[in-house]
Order: sequence, then structure tokens, then C-alpha cells
Amino acid sequence: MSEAEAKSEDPRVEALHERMAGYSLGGHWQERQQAPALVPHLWPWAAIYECLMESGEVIKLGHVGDAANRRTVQLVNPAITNLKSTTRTLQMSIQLVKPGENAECHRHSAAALRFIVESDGGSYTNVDGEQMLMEPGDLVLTPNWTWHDHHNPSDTNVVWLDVLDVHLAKYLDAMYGETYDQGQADNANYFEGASQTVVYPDGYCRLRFGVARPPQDQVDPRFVPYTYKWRDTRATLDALAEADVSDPHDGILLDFKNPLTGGPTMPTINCRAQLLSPGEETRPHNHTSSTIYHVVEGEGVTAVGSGKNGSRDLAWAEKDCFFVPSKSWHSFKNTSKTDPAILFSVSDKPVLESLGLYREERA
Ligand code: 1HN
Repeated sequence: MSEAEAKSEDPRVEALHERMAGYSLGGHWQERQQAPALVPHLWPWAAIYECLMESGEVIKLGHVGDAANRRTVQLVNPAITNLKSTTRTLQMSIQLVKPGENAECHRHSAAALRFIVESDGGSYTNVDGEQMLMEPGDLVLTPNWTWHDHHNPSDTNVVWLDVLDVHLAKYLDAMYGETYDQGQADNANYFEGASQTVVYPDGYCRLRFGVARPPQDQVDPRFVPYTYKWRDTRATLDALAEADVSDPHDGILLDFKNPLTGGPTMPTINCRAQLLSPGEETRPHNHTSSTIYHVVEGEGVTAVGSGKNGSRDLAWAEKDCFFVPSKSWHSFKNTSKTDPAILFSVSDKPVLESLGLYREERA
């Protein structure tokens, strides 16, 4: 119904509207405010990096209770700058930890992951006691309610992408958290400090939750701390490219599966890596999940087109980040004739699927 039709000349209808408003009631036929449609967008790495490095000069990394308890530059969808949010559900930010710095320990209901962009391999995140070393391309999971603190004992910067489902958790009024000292206050072995001690060495999770593992496990399989090494992911992409096992809409496509359930990476966030062969052009598709991409290597164009969200050709190069909204038709082109292009991406697909809201259309 159009606005003109909804507005009545009839004084009884106007009076009804007023009376209903007084009771906090509304009529189905009345106008309402629509949430703005999210727009496709590309954040060039040069702009992100320039601001991140500047933040390294002027923002001092604070304690865990401070606003600057992490030094991250956040990707903001231009349609919802007031929310400082990348998508309706997810936040992608880029974090810098300088040599000698530590980001203190906390945990929260929101699930988080890190995808490493720049590191000499000497930095690590401690997740529930495991020292997870960070090398470029590694994916480190910090599922809901796992303790995590970040450490850079090396002499070069470490830079990574943070992805959290904070906006979904906030929308559901389910965001909560605590700092390590609060969480340990009633623990007999109370450890007064801002960091966890390292209990498990790097790689423990891949053994502990590997294909040979204890038969009766007490852990909740949906929330296991885990690291996927880029050397393994890259080798799989290359092997499949060699075997030519390609998806018409996404090229060579890998899901980062939960190691125990075989389901999505985490209950609210799915991660993928995809390889587009030199010169490859994919067919368009659209789906109700929305996706944030990061270019691991190569260059190309993602054509995003849909009436409501506008139409854009997002031309990307190494390390750029870009967003494709829900229900937007999109296709990829690797513009190099000689080199593969590799994208890492995160989406809220598991949320849509688990609620029966996932739908895909393919051309
Ligand atoms: C958070 O806890 C981290 O632990 C990074 O490193 C980014 C963005 C929003 C909310 C919490 C971290 C975050 C965050």
C-alpha cells in the first residue's frame, strides 16, 4: 500500500491512530520506518593500513577494561555508519599489536575469529590456554566464551582481521562478557594477572580434535578452539585446482569445517577460501547470507548487481576487503591471465540455514 493510500482523509481513522498510539499499538496498514538496505562496498587495503599504522602512533593499547583494550580499525558499511557495523550480523576489524605489546585477556558471548595478514610467525593468541602461533593466512577460532589474549613478543608488527558476530548478539540482547580477573575471582587457583598462562603448545587443538581423538569427549563440539594453518589450506586449493574441481559460482571453494561436527566453522559464522584460476569468470548467483571478503592474493573484479542495493563493480587487489549484501547477484572475475586469485570470506550463512531462512538463486 502506498503512503497516499495509507493516509486517510477520514477523521475517524486519524482518531483511531491517535488512540492506538496512546496504547502503544499500531495498525498493519500504517507506515513504518524501514532499516536502510546495506550497500556493496570495497575498502582498499592502503586506506585501512594507513589508518591502522597511524592508530599505532596515537592510540595507546589500554587495559582490558578500557575502550582501547584492543587497537582495531573497523570496517563500516556506508548505509549504517551510525551503527559502525560491517554487516547486520558481523563486524570485521583490522587489529595491530606492536612489538612487545599484549592485548589483555577477556571472554564474551560473541564468537570471534582472526585471519592473519602480516606476521613473522612469532606472535600468538592464547585461547583457553593454548598458544596459537600466528602465521600469514592462518585462521584462529575463538568460539563463544573462550578466554583469549594476544601477545607480540617478536620485533615486527602483527596485523590480522578480526571477525565477530557482535551485531547479531547485540540485536538478540545476548551480548555479555567478563575480564580474566573477574572470571577467575572465585577460582581457588586465582591467578592475578591480565594474561593466561600457556598450558598447551601450538598445534595441540589439531591433534586433540583430529581424526584420531578420544572416543568419548565431554567438550561441546560446537565451540572448540581451533587453528587452520594456511600452508594446509593453500596446498588443498592447489591440489583441487590441479584436479580442476571447480564450482561454477565460486571457483575452487573450501569451507573451513568444524573439526568435530563437520558443520560450519562456528554456529554463527562460516569461513571459506576460494581460488579463481587465471582469467576465470564465474556465473552470477545470489543468496540470503551476506559476505565479507578479503583478498589473500591476486586481483580481479566482483560485479555486484541488484535493484535495491544498487549495482557496483568492485575492483580489488591484494589485501583489499569488500562486502556483498544479502540477495545481491554477484560474480567474480580474475583479471590476471597468469596468476590465481585467492579470497578468504566470512558469512552469516549458518544463521540463515539454521533458521530456515537460507535461499539461493543461480544463473
Ligand atoms: C574483541 O574482543 C577483539 O578480543 C577484537 O581481540 C575485536 C570487536 C568488537 C568486540 C570485541 C579481541 C572486537 C572485539
